[in-house]
Amino acid sequence: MKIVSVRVTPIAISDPPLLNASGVHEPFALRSIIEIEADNGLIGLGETYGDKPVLDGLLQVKDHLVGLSPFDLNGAARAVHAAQSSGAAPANAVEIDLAPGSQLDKAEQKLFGAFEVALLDLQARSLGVPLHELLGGAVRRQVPFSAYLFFKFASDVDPSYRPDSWGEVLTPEQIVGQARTMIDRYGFGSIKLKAGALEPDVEVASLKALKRAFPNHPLRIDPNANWSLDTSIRIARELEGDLEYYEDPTPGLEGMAQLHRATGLPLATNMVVTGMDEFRRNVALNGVQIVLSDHHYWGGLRATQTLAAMCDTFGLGLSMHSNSHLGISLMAMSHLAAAVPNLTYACDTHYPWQDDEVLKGGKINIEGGCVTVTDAPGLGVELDRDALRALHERYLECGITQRNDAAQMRKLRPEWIAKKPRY
Ligand code: GKR
Ligand code: MG
Repeated sequence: MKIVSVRVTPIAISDPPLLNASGVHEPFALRSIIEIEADNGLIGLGETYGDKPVLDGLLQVKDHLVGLSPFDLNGAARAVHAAQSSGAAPANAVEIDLAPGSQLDKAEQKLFGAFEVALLDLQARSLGVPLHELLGGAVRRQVPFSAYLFFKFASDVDPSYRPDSWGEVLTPEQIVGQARTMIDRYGFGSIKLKAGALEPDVEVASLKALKRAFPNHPLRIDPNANWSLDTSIRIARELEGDLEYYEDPTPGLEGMAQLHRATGLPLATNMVVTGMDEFRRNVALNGVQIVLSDHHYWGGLRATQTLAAMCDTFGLGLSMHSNSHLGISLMAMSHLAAAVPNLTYACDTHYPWQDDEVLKGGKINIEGGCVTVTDAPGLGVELDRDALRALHERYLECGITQRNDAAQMRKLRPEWIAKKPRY
């Protein structure tokens, strides 16, 4: 079997004005949809970031995969590496923090990871097995996700933005309302609060209100390194006993290690352990105790399984990070999580915030807080070409080529200045 063509289609998906440490989400989030077609007519699917540096890299690499066997993952890795080292793929081009946890220096891992998912999907389809089987077999069929709560504005300045049904969420009462809707709708059994956006005392009061409203739901808070070490220690004392884990409150691995020494709280990250060099330093420092994996920047599904094995070896917990995404990413995350025994925390997902979809049959079901992986071949999903075309046209029209939460915030609050840590 040989690869005969590779298509990369950038799309723009509607996204509500969600607040975070870097600003606010723009009305559209960008994704790239990847299709790898083999000479037997089968197509493998992938989904990744759609920002210009990554998209440019994907477009530079894609034709170099033609002629390879879909099973030749080393060949694909060489093609990505060659494009990167020739300077052809400028995927590391952006230097400032435009969005929390964007891992700007992970170009090669992002590019390879994006193609690897589509190659693994194609392999599994050609064997007639589900992707989780190719990854070692499912240890769970129902993959739990957490309710990912955000403070948010009611609407956006851009006329193109359709106001969403979630409304304004800037107070503890409103965040409890958001949690209730999300849990009623999807049955989530744990809750993550995106913080670092409002005054810390409002965010602490919100977490406490969530604890009162959902006493049996494990709770996490994630300020994306927007709190100083002193603020993080003060808040750790206020939240003691309320948290399942404390995610990236303060900047840097050293800062997190000091925080852990001072409080003893379990710390989690998708910001300071994002590659194996940082993993090694973390083991030496005992900075964080739980690593949030993400196949989109860890270099694909198999590299994330290596991370899982490393976490197991060094006694670290494993959870899963998310950015705004659609169903191909959700299914890749779910098949991976199904096949990783030590992924024992509910995974993050932005999926409930996205109304759009590129899949036949529309949105993927989340029931009882879980996505179910079946025995359908590969990822178990098919592209809806009309939906893909419409979202690609929106990409061409919307004018966004690079996520920039800070610039979006300044459109809404001209006096707002980027600063980290802010509190
Ligand atoms: O979408 O605003 C967001 C998140 O803050 C995202 O950028 C983070 O990467 O969800 C992520 C996280 O857990 O840090
Ligand atoms: Mg995080």
